[in-house]
Amino acid sequence: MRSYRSSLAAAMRGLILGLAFLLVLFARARASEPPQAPRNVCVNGGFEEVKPYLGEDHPVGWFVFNGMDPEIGFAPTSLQAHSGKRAGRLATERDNLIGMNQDLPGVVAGTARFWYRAIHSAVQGENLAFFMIPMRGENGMAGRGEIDPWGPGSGRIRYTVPAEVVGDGKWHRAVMDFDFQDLGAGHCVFTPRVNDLCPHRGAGEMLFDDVEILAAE
Ligand SMILES: [Ca+2]
Repeated sequence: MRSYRSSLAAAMRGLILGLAFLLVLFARARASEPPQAPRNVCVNGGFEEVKPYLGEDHPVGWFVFNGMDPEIGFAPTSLQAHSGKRAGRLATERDNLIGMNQDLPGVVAGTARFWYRAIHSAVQGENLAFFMIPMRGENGMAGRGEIDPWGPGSGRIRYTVPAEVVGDGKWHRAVMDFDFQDLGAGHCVFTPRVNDLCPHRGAGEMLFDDVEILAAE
């Protein structure tokens, strides 16, 4: 009986040691896995997918606007692309605010990366900008409102096109880090705009393509 018990105990010890060994191997395998790439949450960031709207090709996933005017008045995509066949486009010959919003449900921190080409600006690029706007609530633009505790646009992260690249005919890379957790944001909106919150307004046109929004987990 005693020898049966001792052999059983030895078998159990062997089993436990074997399991521990497997656990160590598993932990090492997990530790050596490369870190996961950040999740790109931008929809149609290459502007390749379009749908017809008021006689123009409008990019799927983006809400194009012209101030309060229901008439858009410009083509929001261009065939002069950074990659693929199409790029996003904003263009005005006046000083009206125009833009293109992409809602980012549940996203409050991360990095936006994109390419742009500044075609022209009546005010040396001051009116050509890209914003990440902190928003209340978790979903959508619908009536929840921008978080701007210190005045209009004060919570936003902004990238303004530098004067020296306006009209240079080249594509340029831009990166914007954002973290709206301290503002209590529930989501945010990425939006290229002409004539929004700038010292001087006027005519302007720019293209943009290959937008990536890398959401922090
Ligand atoms: Ca494209």
